[in-house]
Amino acid sequence: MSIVSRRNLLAFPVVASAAIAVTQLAPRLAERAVAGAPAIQKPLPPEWFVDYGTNAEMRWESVDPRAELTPQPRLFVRNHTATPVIDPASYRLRLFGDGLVGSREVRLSLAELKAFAHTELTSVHECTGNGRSFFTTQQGEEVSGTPWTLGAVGAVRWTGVRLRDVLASVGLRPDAVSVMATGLDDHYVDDGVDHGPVRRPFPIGKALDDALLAWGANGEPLLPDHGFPLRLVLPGWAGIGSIKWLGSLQVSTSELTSPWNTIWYTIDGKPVTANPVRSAWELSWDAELAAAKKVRLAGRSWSGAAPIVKVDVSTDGGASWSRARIVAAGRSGAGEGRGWTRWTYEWRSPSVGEHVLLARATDAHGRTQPDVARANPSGYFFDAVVRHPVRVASA
Ligand SMILES: Nc1nc2c(c(=O)[nH]1)N[C@H]1C(S)=C(S)[C@@H](COP(=O)(O)O)O[C@H]1N2
Ligand SMILES: [Mo]
Repeated sequence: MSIVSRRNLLAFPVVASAAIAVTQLAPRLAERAVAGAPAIQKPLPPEWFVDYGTNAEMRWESVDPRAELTPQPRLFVRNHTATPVIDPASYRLRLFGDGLVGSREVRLSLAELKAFAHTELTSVHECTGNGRSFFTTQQGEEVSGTPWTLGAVGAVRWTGVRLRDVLASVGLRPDAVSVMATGLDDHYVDDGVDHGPVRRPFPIGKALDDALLAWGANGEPLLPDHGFPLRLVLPGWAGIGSIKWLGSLQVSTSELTSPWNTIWYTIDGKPVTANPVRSAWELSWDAELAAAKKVRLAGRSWSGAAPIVKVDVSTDGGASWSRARIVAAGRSGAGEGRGWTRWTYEWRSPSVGEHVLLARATDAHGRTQPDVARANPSGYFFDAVVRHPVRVASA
């Protein structure tokens, strides 16, 4: 591997006027309604996805109730620009910065990365804005961004190497505090403002804890849309931290910033980190269910911080509550990390007509889904209990 002791300057200008642009982005993308291509390469069958142009969300009714993990072909996509084509043979991950011993610069091929000890790690991979549309439909609040329902999420078992192992091998200074991950996709340009490549810094503590450099998902190579040939995974943290098509990691002894942690993906000015607690039913919106003595319902709950310890459900709009039966405790067999918690509920003799289903999960840190999510203009971290309408029809 080549080691150069020179610090490189960023190759793009820092733009100060980014704040104005962001609110206009998502509505415009949503209106464009391009059918996947060219921003997304994989097929987006309408029975699996809602297609927002550069983004696409998974339909919960299409989830295989027996499958713990979300296959890549069914995983949501969130692209700021478009999926790039990257040649794995010439690909190099560049590490640099004054947080590395001697301010060295290193370029690692995939083969060199794969020489480190491999790790398998499951995480619930989720967009910060998942559930955003409910700020409007359930709380009457105006928010900007892709109007996701609850499908900007999936459980994935990643294969890769620990970032801490790579940093230790390259030489990490003890006073390093911050790591900036930068993608190889096109610069993000909005309203004529070039914000540079998608990039977001994260604390060295996360890098030394469970951050993964992943080339595989669920035992297969990453699909182009999900970061081929290499992506960062910050388990349990807001999806924006898991930079796809990872081009470089800058390790610094001072706090790094980018618009993705100062302007976007912040709440009350603070960068978002661990995901909140959320739940979803494996049902379409306005699902029609056949009346029966026992109607078997299923759903999943997850938290970015801790295992789910209980899930309470209501089939009468929140008037009464029962405990759901947890069928899988959120581990995915082999490997480390944490998936989601699957649960079922037997709904006894529901009456024919309209009903509202609710699910409220609690994690081991004592975080429970609230009735109302905290308002914020970008509609991040909607964690309130979702009111899910269904109709029971006579069998
Ligand atoms: N390089 C790059 N990385 C990125 C993004 C992006 O647009 N470019 N989007 C981020 C966001 S906001 C999310 S939610 C996740 C989505 O990952 P996925 O498309 O593989 O599901 O990737 C993150 N990493
Ligand atoms: Mo996201």
